[in-house]
Amino acid sequence: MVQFHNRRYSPDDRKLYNLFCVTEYVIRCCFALNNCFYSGFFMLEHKKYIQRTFELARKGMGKVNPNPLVGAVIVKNNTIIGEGYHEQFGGAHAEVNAIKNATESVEGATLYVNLEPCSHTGKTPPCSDLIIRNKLSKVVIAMTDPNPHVSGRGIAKLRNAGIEVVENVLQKEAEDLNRVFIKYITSKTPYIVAKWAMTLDGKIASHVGDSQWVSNEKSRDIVQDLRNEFMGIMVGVNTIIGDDPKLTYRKKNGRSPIRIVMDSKLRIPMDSYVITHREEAETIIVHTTNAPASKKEILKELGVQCIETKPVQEKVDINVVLEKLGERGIDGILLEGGGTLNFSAFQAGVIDEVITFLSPKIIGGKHAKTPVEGGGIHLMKDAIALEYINVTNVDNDLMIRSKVKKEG
Ligand code: AOF
Ligand code: ZN
Repeated sequence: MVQFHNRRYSPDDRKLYNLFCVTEYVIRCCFALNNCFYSGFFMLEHKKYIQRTFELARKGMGKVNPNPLVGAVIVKNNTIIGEGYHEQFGGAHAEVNAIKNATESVEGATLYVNLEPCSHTGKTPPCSDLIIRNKLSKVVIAMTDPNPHVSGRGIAKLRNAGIEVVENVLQKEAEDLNRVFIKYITSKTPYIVAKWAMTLDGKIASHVGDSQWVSNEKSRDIVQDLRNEFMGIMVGVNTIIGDDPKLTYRKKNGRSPIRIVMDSKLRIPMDSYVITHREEAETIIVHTTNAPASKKEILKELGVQCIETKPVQEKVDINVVLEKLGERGIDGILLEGGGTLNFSAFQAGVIDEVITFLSPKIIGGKHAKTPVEGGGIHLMKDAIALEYINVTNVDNDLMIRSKVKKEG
C-alpha cells in the first residue's frame, strides 16, 4: 500500500498515476517542441521581411538626410501586399508609403519596419496613429527610434491599442544601417568616417606622391557610393594644394557631398577646383581667427562659405566646427584626410568609424605617405583602440570597416 496525502492507494492506482505523469510529460514536451518550431519559423520569417525593409530603406540613401533610412513591408497570408520607404527629407514616412501602396486592405496584416514607427508630429503626422487607424494586427520592428521625441512612445501607443509588437529583429544590422542617424539625433553633431586606401605596407602614396591608384576600380566605385551616402566630405588644405581634387559624386542618381576644407591659415589657392566649381557642390572653408584678413576678404567677395573658430594650438577647433556643421543639418562626414588632419581628428576623439581599403601591393619608401601622421602617440598603451565591424573582399582589395572604441 502507498500513501499519498493521507489517503491510501492500491498498487494499481500507483501504476495509473505513474502512467498519467509520463503522459503529461510527453504532452508538455510536444508542446514545447511545437512552440520552439513555430517561434523559430516565425523568427526566420521576421528576419526575411526585415531584411527586405533594409533593402528598401537603402533606396533613400543621399536623399533623406538627416532623417533615418527606413523601409516598410506589409504582409498578409504570407504574401507581401505593400512596400514603401522614406524617399526624401520632409516627405512621407516609410509606413505611410507602404500602406498607400498596398494592393488590398491592410486590416489584420503584419507591418515590418526597420525603425520604430513615430509617435510625434514632425513634418508629417504620427505613423503609429496611422497603423492603429488602419487596424493592422501586428508590427515587427528592428530597432527603437533613438529620437528623444519618439524613443519607445511609438511602441507603447501600438501596444495600448492592442497591436502585437515584436521588437529587436536584426537589431545590430538595423543600428549599423542607421548609425549616422543615431549619432546625429542624439548629439546634433555629425558621424565621422575616416576613409583611406593603403598598400599592404601601409602607404597611401609613393615617396614622390603618386597615388593613382592604390585601390582597384571596384573599391573606388564603393568610395563614390560613400560620397553619396554622407552629406559632407572633409579634407585638409594640404590635400587641396597637392591633388586639387574635385571631391564630387560622379555616378548617376546621386548627389555630391558638401566639401569641407580644414585650412587654419587660409593657404588654399584661389584657383582650386573646390573654389572655382561651386556650381557642382557646396564648399565650406574652415579657418581660424588668425588667418590673413586679405584672404578672408577675397573669399567673402567670391561668396565662398567660411566657418571661423578661435585657434587651438594654431589649428581650428574641430569640436566647434562639428557643432556648427551639425547646426547646418550635416549628419555625417566622410573624412578623406590626409595624414595630418586624420591624426588631429583622432586626437580630438571625433572619429567614429574607419574604412580602410587594403590593396595587395608593396611600394616601400621611408618618406612615402601614411594614412595617419601628425606627431603620433608615444606609448602603445595610448594607441587608439578600434574593433572590427566587418571585412569584405572587393575584387582582391580588402574593405575593412572598424569602429573606434569610445570610453563610457
Ligand atoms: C518613421 N518612419 O520613415 C521615418 C521616421 O520631420 P518628420 O515628420 O519627417 O519626422 C522625422 C523623424 O521621424 C525622425 O527624426 C525619426 O525619429 C522619425 N523618422 N520615422 O517611423 C520613417 N523617416
Ligand atoms: Zn513616422
